[in-house]
Amino acid sequence: MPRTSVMHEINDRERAVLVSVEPDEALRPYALEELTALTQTAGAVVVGEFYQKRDRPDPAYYIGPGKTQELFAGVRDTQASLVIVDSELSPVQARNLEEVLKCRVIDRTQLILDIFAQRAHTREGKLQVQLAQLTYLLPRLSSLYTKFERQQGGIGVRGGAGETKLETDRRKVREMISDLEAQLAEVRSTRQQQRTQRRRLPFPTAALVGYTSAGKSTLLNTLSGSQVYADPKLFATLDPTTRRVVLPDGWGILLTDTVGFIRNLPTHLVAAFRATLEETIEADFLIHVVDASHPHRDIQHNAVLDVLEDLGVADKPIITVFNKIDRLQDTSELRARIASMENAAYISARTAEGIPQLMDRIVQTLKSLLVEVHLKIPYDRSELVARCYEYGRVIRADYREDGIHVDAHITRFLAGRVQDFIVS
Ligand SMILES: Nc1nc2c(ncn2[C@@H]2O[C@H](COP(=O)(O)OP(=O)(O)O)[C@@H](O)[C@H]2O)c(=O)[nH]1
Ligand SMILES: [Mg+2]
Repeated sequence: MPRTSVMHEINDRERAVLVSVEPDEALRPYALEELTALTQTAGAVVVGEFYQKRDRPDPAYYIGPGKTQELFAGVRDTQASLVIVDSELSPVQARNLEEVLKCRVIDRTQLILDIFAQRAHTREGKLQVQLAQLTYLLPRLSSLYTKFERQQGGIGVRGGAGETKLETDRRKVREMISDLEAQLAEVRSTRQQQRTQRRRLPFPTAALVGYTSAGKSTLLNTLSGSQVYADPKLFATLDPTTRRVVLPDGWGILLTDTVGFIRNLPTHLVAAFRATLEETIEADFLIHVVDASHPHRDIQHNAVLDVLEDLGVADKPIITVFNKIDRLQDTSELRARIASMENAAYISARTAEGIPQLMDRIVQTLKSLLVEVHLKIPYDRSELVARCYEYGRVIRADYREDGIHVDAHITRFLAGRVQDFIVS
């Protein structure tokens, strides 16, 4: 059966050409910026871009049929092995384009699914993504067959063995879909239980949320510098998108990047998308990055808040960060707005303007989340003292005859682990 269990379609460092047909001139740069950010998130390298201003995509080729040879030359010259189209392709468009371009063509939905597949970690998340992948595949099975048979020489395209096989495979995919749905229902009924077990790190952790291309990954790099966490054992268990950020007061947090919200997310991907936000459920607080230069800034800001509400994480502390201020002519309106907000900052992740103020916000937010404890730890449990140093803020450690007396600020999670030794 073709491509039913594909979780990853995009190879690491694969060379991709991006294609966008955009009727609204004003949104054109944002469309490709977003598609670029998504492509990079999937692990591919953008080697070319192809725009066409058109009211609506061509039904047969997506771009104008006269333009396909130009695009073919672009793909050939850049030695790309992949073309990514910035909207959902019909099976016919996908097949025709692959034929002309002589390379793999995937659409925005497949790209998003590929990213989700890479980022879903829990069983529920993985099932959710597989379900979305199969649902996407089902109506496209027939065109895969037509393509296959054409490659075979086009004999017996209609009827015959191919058709029967197609029916069998459609049935198989439908069976897989209902099987996945049953598994999902089962996983959901035990989710609450899993959630409490999921958290692995006693560290203070924060998650970056916000629209794709708002600048989350850039900010993660700016904040973490080249910091690699010192404990290799622990580091190995961390997701590659999680980094250690050292704060100006000398303490640290773990910061996790998320896939980010996506403009015009196809509705059938919403459930799979939510599965990639699992990190936000674990985090102690959130950093919400907003592209302050985007014409749809406020719509995006509110859309993210709505989803956070649905995820049940809106009650966590949120630092709202307005990014890309280097692109703004005038920041006075933005500054006035931020002054009226509870916990917000404005920065340029690119030029690092505003980063010190953001760091201060992080320190303040973190302080509000830590609890002060006085511990008396027996000598045979002295590894807990090390935990306090590693994952909390030790004010004083006193090695007395009756045990190790520790005054520290630690996360509630760590406090739970050492609760037998809390004196006050
Ligand atoms: N001008 C400007 N561009 C930025 C800034 N931060 C990020 N970018 C650019 O915006 C695009 C998307 O950034 P990225 O960090 O990948 O966004 P993410 O999708 O939220 O992770 C990239 O081209 C970045 O270089 C900024 O502060 N100023
Ligand atoms: Mg990113």
